[in-house]
Amino acid sequence: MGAPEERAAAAGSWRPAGAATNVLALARVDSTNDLARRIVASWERESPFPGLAVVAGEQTAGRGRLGRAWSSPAGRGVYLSVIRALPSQVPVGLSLLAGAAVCAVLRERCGLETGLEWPNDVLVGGRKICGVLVEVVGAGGPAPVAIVGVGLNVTHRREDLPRSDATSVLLETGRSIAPASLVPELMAAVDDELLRGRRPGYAVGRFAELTVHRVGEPLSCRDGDRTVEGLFDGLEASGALRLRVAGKLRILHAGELSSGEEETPC
Ligand code: BT5
Repeated sequence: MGAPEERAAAAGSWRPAGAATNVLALARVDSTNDLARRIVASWERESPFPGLAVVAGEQTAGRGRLGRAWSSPAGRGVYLSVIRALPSQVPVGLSLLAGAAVCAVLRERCGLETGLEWPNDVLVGGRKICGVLVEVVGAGGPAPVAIVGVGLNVTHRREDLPRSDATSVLLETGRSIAPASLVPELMAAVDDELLRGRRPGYAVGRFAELTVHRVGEPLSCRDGDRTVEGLFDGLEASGALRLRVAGKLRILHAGELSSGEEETPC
């Protein structure tokens, strides 16, 4: 590792100070979402789930969606899972709410203009700075619990990132911020958004404010072997993606978006 201030930012930086609820801070873990799942699985459901977050300085098996890996080098990122009891009617768009929370913190703390790309990416200048992985345990039952996983690139240098279209707070601002110093604000922002997200229509409205795509923009959405190309038309009330394909509306529940500009729009 390079400069002394980089070493200082990395050393012990997994310990957040002043977080509002219980925080389990570990130097290293397989995946904060997996540990959160193990904790939730061992919970006696007679009592309400206590507010808890898991944060680690490094993940050895950080996860994205669909079994993809999340690169989680030691001391460089925020690897955080906020575990929260949900109302039995699970709010719509939890990933959008978590992404909006990250956008708010990056704007207020780092002065970064960020945007959301459906369904779960936070981008700066078209590059991915953060991914969120929200998992709900006990959906459909009386006491569902959300595990809100946030992977935020903070002091990553170019060589620490797995893709050329990824970025970090350091690369965007030139500032080396200790990742753990962002954790209390991230937790508070996640709680704010989860609370507001109980209002019908809130998450979809928030997404409309923060989306990096404009209505009518050509996009393609790949879900496994299937790719749908069309014009972006915002989101359904359920949080699903709307694409206009040959004048007809297609509703997509999952997938990866990419710009469809080089394709002939359908
Ligand atoms: C995500 O998945 O973007 C969700 C990532 C969530 C990570 C957090 S860290 C705390 C918590 N514990 C976990 O184990 N996970 C959560 P997805 O949309 O599937 O994106 C994964 C893809 O992003 C990969 O296939 C890579 O191409 C790319 N990628 C991997 N690591 C990255 C990074 N650090 N920065 C930017 N892109 C990355």
